[in-house]
Amino acid sequence: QYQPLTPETLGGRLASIDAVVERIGSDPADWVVREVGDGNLNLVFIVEGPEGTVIVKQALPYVRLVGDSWPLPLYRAFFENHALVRQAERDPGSVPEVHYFDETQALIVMEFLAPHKILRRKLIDGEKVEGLGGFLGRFCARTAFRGSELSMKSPDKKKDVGLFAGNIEIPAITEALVFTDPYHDAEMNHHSDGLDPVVSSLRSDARLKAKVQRLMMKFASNTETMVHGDLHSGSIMSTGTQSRIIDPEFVQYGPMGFDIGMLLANFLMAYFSQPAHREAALLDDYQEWLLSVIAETVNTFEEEFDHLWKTERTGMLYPEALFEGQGHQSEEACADLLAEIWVDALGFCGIEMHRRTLSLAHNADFEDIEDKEVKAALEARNLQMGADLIRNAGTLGSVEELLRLARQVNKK
Ligand code: SR1
Ligand code: MG
Repeated sequence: QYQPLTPETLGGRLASIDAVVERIGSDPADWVVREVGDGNLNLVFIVEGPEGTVIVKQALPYVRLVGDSWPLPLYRAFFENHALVRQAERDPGSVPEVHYFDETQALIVMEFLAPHKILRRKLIDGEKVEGLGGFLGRFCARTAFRGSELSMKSPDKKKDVGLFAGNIEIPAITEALVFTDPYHDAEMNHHSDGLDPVVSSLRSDARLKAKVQRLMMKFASNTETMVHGDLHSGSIMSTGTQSRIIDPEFVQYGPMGFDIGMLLANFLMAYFSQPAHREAALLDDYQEWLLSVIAETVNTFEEEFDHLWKTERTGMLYPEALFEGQGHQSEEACADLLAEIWVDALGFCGIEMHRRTLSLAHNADFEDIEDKEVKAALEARNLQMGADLIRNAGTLGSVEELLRLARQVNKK
């Protein structure tokens, strides 16, 4: 029977698991256990033994951020485990290794990443990470391509879509908190004083809301690839030179532009919140570095996707046999698909920027700003940029145009 762990019970409960004792040592009396979960949903323990350290992540049967008034199925750990396995296959080395999974206890024992820090925290602290955009662009391209019928056999893909369709309540959170709540006066919403005029201009824009609904339709019903589903800067851990993606419990089959759009949003939110975190002398340099990560992510995504298109098209889509002697046509088809992904990504990006300032789950980039007036002013830029992206996704043809818009909004 499921029992949530505590630092006191964890030793006794995990002492008989070979995958744990062979990594950290066999006597729980020698283990040091700390609960370090600061996310919205789960328990997370660092378990340090004489021979090593592991992470133990356990789902709670409710939303931790809200409490037991909002029940949430434990089965999300099952999907997270399956997601980690697929991501490790599709982009080796990009995610922590899973040592052990217990479905009944909704518990995953995995690799302890050290000296990695949550990327959101590093960005707030003004730290740079070498190779970050390249890593993220490759991860998004490889998982998007290799989780689709461009690469997978159709029966395998269908089976997998069927499996992940069992993850019902988790996408429902995104459908409500991300795609719906920011655009009306929903119960769990909250926003900074002073934002009312911007918020009511967003909510009175029916065309914008219709665009958001169209993107929610894609999110809910377009199963073109397996997406991480919650790829924000709190789902990335980095050192100065190396990064990993964590926490894919929001996994589902969805549109190819979703993960990359979420990522762009989180770098843009880091960018717009920087004036509150950096002294003037360092501000420009750091903000420009954030924009360079966006550019590198997008450029690498497109290069890698194009490379996989040319070298790994083993699924039923765009087979070589159809394009014999017409290689350039197939390359145009890839460029067309990338253009579609880009437009979707910009829309998803704008929506994520809105929900982190208006809906239930905000982010530390803005929440850590003590001066409420400064916070609201920077959040207003973030809302403005989000709205520009949703309204004009189809006309921003390149990442350079996106960055130009960000610089403009940042000056307002
Ligand atoms: C109730 S869960 C709130 C948010 O936390 C997760 O990390 C997702 O981003 C979700 O939207
Ligand atoms: Mg998470």
